[in-house]
Amino acid sequence: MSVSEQSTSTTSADALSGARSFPSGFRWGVATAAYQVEGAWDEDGKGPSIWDTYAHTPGMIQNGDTGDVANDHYHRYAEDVALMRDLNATAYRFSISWPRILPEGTGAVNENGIGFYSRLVDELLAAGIEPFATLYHWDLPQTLQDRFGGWQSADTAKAFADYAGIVAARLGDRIRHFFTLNEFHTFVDTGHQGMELEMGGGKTLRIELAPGLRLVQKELNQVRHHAVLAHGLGVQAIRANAPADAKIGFAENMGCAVPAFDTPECAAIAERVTRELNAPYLTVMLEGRYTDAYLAEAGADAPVFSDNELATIGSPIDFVGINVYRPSLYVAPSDEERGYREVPISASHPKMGSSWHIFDPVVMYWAPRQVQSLWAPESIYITENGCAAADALVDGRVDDTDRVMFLRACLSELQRATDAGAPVSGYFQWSSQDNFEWSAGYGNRFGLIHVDFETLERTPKLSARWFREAARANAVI
Ligand code: PNW
Repeated sequence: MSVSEQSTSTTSADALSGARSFPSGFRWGVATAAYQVEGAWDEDGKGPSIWDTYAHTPGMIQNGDTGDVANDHYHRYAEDVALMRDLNATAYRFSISWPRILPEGTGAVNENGIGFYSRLVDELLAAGIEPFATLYHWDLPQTLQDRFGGWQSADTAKAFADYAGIVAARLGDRIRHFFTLNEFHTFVDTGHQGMELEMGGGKTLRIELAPGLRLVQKELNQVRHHAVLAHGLGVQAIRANAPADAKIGFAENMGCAVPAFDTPECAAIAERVTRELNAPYLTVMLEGRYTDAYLAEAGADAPVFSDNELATIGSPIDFVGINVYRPSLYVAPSDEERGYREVPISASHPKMGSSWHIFDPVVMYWAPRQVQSLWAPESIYITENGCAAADALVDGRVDDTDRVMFLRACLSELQRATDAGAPVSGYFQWSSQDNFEWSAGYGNRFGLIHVDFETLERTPKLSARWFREAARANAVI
């Protein structure tokens, strides 16, 4: 055969046939959070949050960075919505800053705060992008920390419900999807005790976040309980104040035990381990009870709770949102008494750009499959997935080949999960733009769009182009 007789294209047959497609109507979204992008930390009547306090405390954030200006999204939201439209994004998951709406945490509403989110929502709808609002992405009003120890008190859960009801009443005419709280596990455990993550080769990494407390286990378990109680009370408040067709859920960084092998035996073990890993958060919110093993292990440190509170925590929701970044651990069958062992992550296991990011795309298959199998929700959203990379802007371009690899690998696994019947309704990439990455400051870039934090100029990366084409095709490309 001569060269000219060969196929002129090497595009894979799968890509051409649509074999790697997502279900029709699948949402392609990007995500951010208020403190990480808005800036304007004390403008237009906003009250301080625990993140303002924490970031203003010397030594807490790398390089002394703060979210005071961040991406200046508060003023540049129209430009940012236009950039999202260029990504072919059909949904935007943003968070609402509680102290922008209620500067004191409770009481008087700051109309300027409502006004900002109202303008943002209108801009999104005009661009054909559906707003998905998170009500709590870690920026607790400082007044609530001062008044009653923040999440150490059930009063904060009640205050959250009042705030959620106000937002639902004021913006629920145009926001049809609400997330109550973001990443219970992360903000509770890292903020109130510090969290140790397995990093391979027997090493662990300690992470701390605002408010930077070091509570003992009994106190921590009570904070965990107040956080899920806030979710339950929030669900009820949103239902009572938003139009009846509003959809409500949460966004949790679920721990995922990944089966070392895809055999029925190993998959069943992993599912059991995942249910227990998430006992204080996902599991109690979806089952309305703490697992026996969680209560037995906690013993005298178990949280104090009532049956009524459990019923509230288990209030019916419309979708389960999961943030999926890394496997928590691997499990394999063994002849130990419990029938399995935890497989330690190897020292040379691949990692992505941020300190904690163990790389294994297969978690994007198992996480939704386990949620489907354990709790059979009507709908699942991947509310976050993405990676940091050592991006460099050279001649006006950022060629983030590692992020493209990461996204392609993760979405391939997600597509495999939807093919297998997992009811995943959409995917939100973290993040549309580089932004304030908590304790790592501006040093960890997670965006599809590069931000120069001196000039605030935005430049789409190679991965932005990838996302745009994948969203257009509704398929892995
Ligand atoms: C999430 N981990 O945090 C948060 O929801 C975002 O605000 C954040 O910017 C993003 O992921 C990237 O970090 C995480 O240790 C923090 O596995 C820690 C972990 C995962 C997510």
